[in-house]
Amino acid sequence: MSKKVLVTRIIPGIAEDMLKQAGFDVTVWQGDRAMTKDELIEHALQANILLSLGSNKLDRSFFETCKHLEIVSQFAVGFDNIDVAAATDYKIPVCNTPDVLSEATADVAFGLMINVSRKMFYNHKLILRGEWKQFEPLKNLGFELSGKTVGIFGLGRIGSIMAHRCKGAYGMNVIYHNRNRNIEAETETGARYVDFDTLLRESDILSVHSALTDETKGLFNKHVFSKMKRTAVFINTARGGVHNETDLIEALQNGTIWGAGLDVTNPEPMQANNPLLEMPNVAVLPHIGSATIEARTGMARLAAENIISYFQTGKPITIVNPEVLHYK
Ligand code: 8YV
Repeated sequence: MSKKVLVTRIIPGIAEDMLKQAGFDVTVWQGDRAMTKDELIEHALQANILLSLGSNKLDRSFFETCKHLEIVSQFAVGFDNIDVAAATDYKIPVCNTPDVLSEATADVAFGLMINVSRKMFYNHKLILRGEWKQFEPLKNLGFELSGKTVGIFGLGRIGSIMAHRCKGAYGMNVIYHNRNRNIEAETETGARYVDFDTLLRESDILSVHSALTDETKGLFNKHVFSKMKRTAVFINTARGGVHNETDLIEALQNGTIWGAGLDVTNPEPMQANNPLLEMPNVAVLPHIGSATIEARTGMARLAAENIISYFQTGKPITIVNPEVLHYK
């Protein structure tokens, strides 16, 4: 009997094609929204394998009910929607899709940085409102990035590409803070490791590329913003949960920091009346970091490969809880 895979949203068809080719019985949920918890459980109970998205909340109670699942393969690099400890308790491998979306996501961070430094979204809105009347010698001036210091919070795959972009394009000075030093990325990008307070104090642009964990949840709050330069720009393309949005709004309103570029918000989706959307020095995008044909195709391919490789060799390609493989 073929193993049954439930794919929780329509994703690039390559995943379904590869899985079917490898002999799996694939059901793709056809809704144009995330499944509700009840829908997810109802369908997951009929499957052996789950190909999930970041919008599916796979908490302990989900795994208690669906402990029969043989593997969860997520179509995302982030997996903060999954209680990995619970999956591990039930010996369920959890996989993600790193690397394939790193270029695309770093581009969004880089684009937001340029956008905010020149108030591009704001200036665009002025045209839409019919407020472009004449050349303005002194209005809406931004600043230049050459020679500035970019601080990378989380110098992993995406952070390293952002560091490369900043150094290559503008000769920016790169500093970073991680839990552990990343010597390889230091060598490649010339990034200098600093403690968290130095990162806050020295960064002209501070770009977040860390995972959302207990340690990083709400980390960028009032207290942290107050340690940054008044001229600094805060960029977040990782997870909205890493910043406290009320504190960010306040920090921008009272000039504690100068600007912000967000591809992720807290909560998501952001409401259309959020004050951030009207601020000249702020640019917000609706979580499009991985939204390129190349990245989404790569994510679908890797999510399928993880399942196929697991059943063919006993090892997925990119697993986040490899310890479960020892139990098998
Ligand atoms: C996805 C992401 O769009 O991969 C991630 O962690 O944030 C995005 O690439 C989203 O999570 C889809 O599941």
